[in-house]
Amino acid sequence: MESHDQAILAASAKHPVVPLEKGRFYTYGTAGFRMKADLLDGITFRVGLLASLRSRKQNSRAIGVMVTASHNPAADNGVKIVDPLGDMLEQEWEHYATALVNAPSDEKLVEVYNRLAVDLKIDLKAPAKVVYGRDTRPSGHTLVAALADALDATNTEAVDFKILTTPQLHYLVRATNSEGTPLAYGTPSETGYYEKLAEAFGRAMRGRKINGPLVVDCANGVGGPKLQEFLKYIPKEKYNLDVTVVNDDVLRPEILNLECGADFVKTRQRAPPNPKPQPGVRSCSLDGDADRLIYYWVDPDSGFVMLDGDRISSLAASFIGDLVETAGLRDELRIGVVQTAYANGASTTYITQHLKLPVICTPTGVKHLHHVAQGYDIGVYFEANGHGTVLFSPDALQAFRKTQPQSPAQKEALDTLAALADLINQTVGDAISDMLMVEVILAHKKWTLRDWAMTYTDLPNRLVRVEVGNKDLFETTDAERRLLRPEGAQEEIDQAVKKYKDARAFARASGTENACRVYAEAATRSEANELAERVARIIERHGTL
Ligand code: G16
Repeated sequence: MESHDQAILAASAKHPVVPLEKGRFYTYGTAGFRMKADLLDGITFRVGLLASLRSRKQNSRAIGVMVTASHNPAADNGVKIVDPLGDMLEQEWEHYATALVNAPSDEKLVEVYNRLAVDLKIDLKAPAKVVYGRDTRPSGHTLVAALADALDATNTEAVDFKILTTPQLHYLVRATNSEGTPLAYGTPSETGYYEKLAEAFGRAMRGRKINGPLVVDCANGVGGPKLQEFLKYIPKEKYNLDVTVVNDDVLRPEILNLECGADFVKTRQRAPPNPKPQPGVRSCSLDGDADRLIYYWVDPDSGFVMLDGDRISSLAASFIGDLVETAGLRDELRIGVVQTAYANGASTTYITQHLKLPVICTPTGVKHLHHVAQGYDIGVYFEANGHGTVLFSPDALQAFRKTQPQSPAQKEALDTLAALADLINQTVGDAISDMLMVEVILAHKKWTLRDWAMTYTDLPNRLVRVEVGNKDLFETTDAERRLLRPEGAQEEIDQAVKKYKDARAFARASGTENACRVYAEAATRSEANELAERVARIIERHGTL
C-alpha cells in the first residue's frame, strides 16, 4: 500500500460519511453538496480529496473550496468546488465528486480515489494547491478542519482565507492563478478584491453622483461585515454614496436569512419586516453568502415594488447595449442575455422586442447560465432570484482598449465599458459588485428606482415551495419548463394552466433543499396565486404517490 493511501485511510477514519437509506445517494447538486451541517463532515473531507485531484489535473493550479449554504437556514451548510478561472467545477467532475462521497467504506474511498487518478492520468506526486473559505455559519469551522485534513493527507498546499463571501472566494481563486501573468485578475487577497472594485467603481462613475440613500439588508450573513469593510475603500462624499447596512448581525447564527435577505424578499414579495421599511427609501437585499441581489422600495402609494434579477439583467443589457452602440462596436460584439424558466415573461419580451437582444433559457443554477453566457462577447446572465453577472470576452476587452475613439462620446463609452468589465465580477454572480454596477447605471441614467421599474410591467407571478417525500421523483426537460416524471403530472399541470389567461406554470425539484418549487404566472395576481396553489397540490400528490 502506498504511503498516501495510508494517510488518506487514517484521516478518513476521523471523518466518516453518514450512510443514507438504501438506494439513496449524496449528489453534487446545483451548488455542490448542501444539507444539514451535521451530515457534512465526511463529505467535506472527501471534497478535499477531489479538490486535490482536480488541482493536480489542472497543472497544479489552485482550486477553490467554499463552505456555505447560502440562502438556506442556519442549520444547513454546504461545500462546493471552484475551478481555476473562478468558475464552477466542470460538470464531468461532479460525477467524480459524487463517486468519492458515496464510496461505502474508507478502503473503497481510497480505491475510487486511485482509480480516478489512473483513469484521468493524474500524477499524484505533482504539486497541488487548494484555497478555501467559509461563510459565517458556526458549523463552517469544523467543516474546514475536515477539509484541511484531506489536503494534509494528500500533500496539498492549503490556503485558508477564513470567512469570505462566496464571490470573494471565486475572485481569489482566479487572482491566485493569474498572478504575474498578462491576464492578472487582481491582487490575490481580500484587500485586493476591495481595491479592485473601488478603483473600477470610480472609473465607471466618471464624476457622477448617486441619487439618494440606500439601505442594504445583508441577511445577517457574511455580506454585512464584508460590505462594511468595502465601504472604507470608497470616498463616499465624492459619489454621494450614503449606504446604511442593516441585518448585519453575524453573532447570532440562528437569525441568518431569517425574515430577511434576497431569498425572503423574492419569494415573499415583500420587504424584510426589520428594520421597519421606510416609505420611499431605496433598498436592496443580499443573501447569506452575498451572491444574490434584489432591489426594492416601499412606495407610499402603490406599496412594495421589487426589482429582481430579471430587472437587473434588463437594466445591464440596456445600458451596456447603448454603450456598445456609442462605442461603434455594435457590429463587432455579440451581446446575449441568459435567463431561466423563472424569468418573468415580461422581461423576456422587453429584452427581445425592445432591446432587440437574443435571450437563451437554461436550467436553474448559475453554472448553466455562466456556460452559455461565455459563448457571447458580452453575456448578461441573471436568475430571477438575483444571482448573476455580465461576462466580457477577451475580444470585447481588447476592443474596449484598442478602438481609436473618433469623438469624446465614443471615448467615454469605451472607457465606461472597460471600467464595467473590471467592476463586474467575471467569475460568478456577486451581490456587492452587482450593487455597484446598478448604482453606476442609475447614476449615469439619472434614474430613480421608480424610473427603472417603469421600463416594463411584470406579469403577476408566484413562487411556492412544496415539501415532498422524495424530490428525486421529479424529472424535467426543456430547461425545466416541463416535467417528464412522475407520469401524468405534466398533463395535470397543463390542464390547470389552461384555466387561466396568459398563464404558464412549471415545477422542478430544488437543487439545494429537499423540496420542489412551483412557479406560476398569470394575467392577474389572484390568478397567479390560484394557479400556483393548484400546481403545488398536484406536486404534493405526485410526491407522495
Ligand atoms: C443556488 C445556485 C443558484 C440557483 C439556486 C437555486 O443558489 O447557486 O444558481 O438559482 O441555488 O436553488 P434551488 O435549486 O433550491 O431552487 P444559492 O444562492 O443558494 O447558492
